[in-house]
Amino acid sequence: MKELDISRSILKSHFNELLNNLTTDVVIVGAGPSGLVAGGYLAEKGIKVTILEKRLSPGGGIWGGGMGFKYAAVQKEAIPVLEDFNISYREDESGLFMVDSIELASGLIFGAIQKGAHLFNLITVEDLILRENRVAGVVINNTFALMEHFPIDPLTIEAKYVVDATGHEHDVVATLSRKNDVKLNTPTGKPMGERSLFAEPAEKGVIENTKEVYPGLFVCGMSTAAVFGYYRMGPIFGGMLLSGKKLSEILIKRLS
Ligand code: 48H
Repeated sequence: MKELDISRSILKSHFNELLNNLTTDVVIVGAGPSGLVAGGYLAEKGIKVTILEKRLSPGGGIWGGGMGFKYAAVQKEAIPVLEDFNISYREDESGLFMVDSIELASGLIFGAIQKGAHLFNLITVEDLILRENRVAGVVINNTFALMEHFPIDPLTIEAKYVVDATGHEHDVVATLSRKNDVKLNTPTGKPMGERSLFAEPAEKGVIENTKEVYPGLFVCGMSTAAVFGYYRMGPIFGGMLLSGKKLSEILIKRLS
């Protein structure tokens, strides 16, 4: 066993996969529940999917359940998604279904990769490529470089479609709107801001508003609430799972 071989093999494997993803069908920004579900279902259909996560650990807001207590609630309608990703659940007397958030996070990460999605961590999307009034890709940088504010120029990935699955931050849509004179597909033409907690309409709103917000750019998961001015819902995750699934169905149609 040679140390040099270990290093060479890691670098070769990483850069082969990254080079292969410089042009892709769909870039999903953010590996929380909605992005991972969307990525898994798209990849399963043979669509080339690249998921970019700025943190070391994908999984977004799943890990902490509610207030750090490790169970997440899921409603009945989202059970098929749990089953597609082989995640176990238990019915509670409240009628909700309870999922171990650690199993949910790790199951969605493992499932998305096993279904064929390419998931890269420690990559932050800091900007977009715009061509003829359409989003045509993303501008990426090393998360550590950005944390330290090093003046390092970014690289780019070209994609047929980009998805903002960045959660509360709605980072991609916010950047698009801040840096460009564009009108989004929202009632005000701008991101409208998330509202206070009201679980039931929030869950419905997230699914309803999973859509194209600007040509080539879609939103799913919690970022739809922030972009379309909907309520937050707390630690119930069915809406996130179903939003990711809906997004995959829309893009499967577009790409076929
Ligand atoms: C790369 C980025 C960037 C960037 C952010 O927050 P998430 O878990 O997102 P969702 O929408 O799939 O799920 C939301 C859910 O976790 C939640 O917060 C709920 C249900 N809240 C309800 C409530 O009331 O509070 O994951 C988003 C991911 C994270 O891992 C970020 O690190 C990542 O996106 N991310 N990755 N480039 N610019 N911005």
